[in-house]
Amino acid sequence: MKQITQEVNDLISRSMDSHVRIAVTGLSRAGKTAFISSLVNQLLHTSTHDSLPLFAASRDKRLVGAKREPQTNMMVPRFAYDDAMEHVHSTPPKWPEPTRDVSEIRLALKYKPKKKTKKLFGSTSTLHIDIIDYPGEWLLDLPLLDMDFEQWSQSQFDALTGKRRELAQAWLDKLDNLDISQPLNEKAIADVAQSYTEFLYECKREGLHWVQPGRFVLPGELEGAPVLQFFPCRVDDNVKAGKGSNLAMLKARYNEYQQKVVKAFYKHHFSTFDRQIVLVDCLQPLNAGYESFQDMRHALEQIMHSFRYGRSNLLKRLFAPRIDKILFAATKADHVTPEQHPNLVSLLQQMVHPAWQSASYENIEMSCITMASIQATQAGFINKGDQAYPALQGTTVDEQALTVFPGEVPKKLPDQAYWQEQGFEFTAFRPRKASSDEPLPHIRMDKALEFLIGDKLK
Ligand SMILES: Nc1nc2c(ncn2[C@@H]2O[C@H](COP(=O)(O)OP(=O)(O)OP(=O)(O)O)[C@@H](O)[C@H]2O)c(=O)[nH]1
Ligand SMILES: [Mg+2]
Repeated sequence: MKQITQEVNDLISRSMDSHVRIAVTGLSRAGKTAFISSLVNQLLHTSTHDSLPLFAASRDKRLVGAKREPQTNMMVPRFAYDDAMEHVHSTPPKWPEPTRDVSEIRLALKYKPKKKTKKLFGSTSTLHIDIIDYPGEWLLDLPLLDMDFEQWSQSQFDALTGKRRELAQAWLDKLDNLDISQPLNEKAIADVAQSYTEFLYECKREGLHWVQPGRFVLPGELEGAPVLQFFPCRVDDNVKAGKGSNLAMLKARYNEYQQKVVKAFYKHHFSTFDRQIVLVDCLQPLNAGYESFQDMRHALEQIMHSFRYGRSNLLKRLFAPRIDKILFAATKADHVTPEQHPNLVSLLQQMVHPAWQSASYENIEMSCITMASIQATQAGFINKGDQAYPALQGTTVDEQALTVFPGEVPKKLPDQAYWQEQGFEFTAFRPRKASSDEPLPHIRMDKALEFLIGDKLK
């Protein structure tokens, strides 16, 4: 009898298991792979280590343990956790390789519930966590769904100012030599499309992040496919381009891109996310200069449109969105001394809040933090005379031991004078040597976990 009761309880307790899909995004090099690797690593160590004091379930000793599980979505590549760990634990330690596509990993987290209803059915419950990594650049494409080819082309030409204009020259020259009203010449189109794609890559290399279409620079499995071979054109009423022309093909490819690439991503991936973390590397544009900083703000604003379900009905028409919490995190906080962290968070808030407040984000909770997924430096002080100055100590990616004060992070959005007067310079450090049976050193990963899944572990 006792055994039957136990079995029934186990059955009910399994049916009470919960599930959450956490999406991790950010522009390229924002720190997505490092974040997911650290998140998985921290959770796998919860039963043996106390390194997450700001994560209530861990602090209260309610986490029993975590294990990896096979992912349920078999159409998406697995997140390469073991490869990332191999890099971080190699001698000397290295950062994980850049990634180019969507990937996912699944964990089961066993915990002791606090809620009476859950306790009734057994002493532990399980939260299944899917973590999905996808490029933030893909979110830059949402506005394309509201524009036809002519409107999109115009928007791209309007954006050609400053550095962007200079970088576009080679592509513009090629475009001038193409008669779009002529019968289709696939080779000529492919040639101009390649030049346009190179221009977008060049923008990224120069620290400009707002690039459209986002898939052109992060094609994933679509690399080389004709659906990624189009480009903006000067289309006016005088252009007589009928069926079978170059222009007709460019329009067809643009439409295909809207339907099969952009819409498909929102329908098959985005609509399944429950929680979202957007990682932002605020330090890279501080290093790079004013134009790069403004450009990142613009890209971030565009990214935020994807979470705005109220006013724009576009997403509602596509699917019923379900993200109810978004965390914006300024990554790589170990690149600056700890007393600069409040400034870093205030800078991020200034980039995110105005757009947030002016738009309608229905029932979505939002927060901003600073963090380091894998802490590469140690913070301390250097003494000069009787004064102690904050400093960072670490080993650079070229294996040089270094102690530095990288500079002050501006509290407010900086104007052009900031880069003329002081600027900012951070060094890329390699990860610290860490033992594989210890959790990775981090800054505020526990705060991120509390925001993302704390309420699911009650
Ligand atoms: N110091 C420090 N550097 C970090 C941290 N996280 C990421 N980085 C640096 O940022 C680089 C990019 O990190 P990734 O995690 O690969 O970023 P990503 O967003 O996955 O990049 P892509 O896959 O190329 O889009 C790393 O190679 C490190 O140099 C961190 O917590 N601390
Ligand atoms: Mg990556």
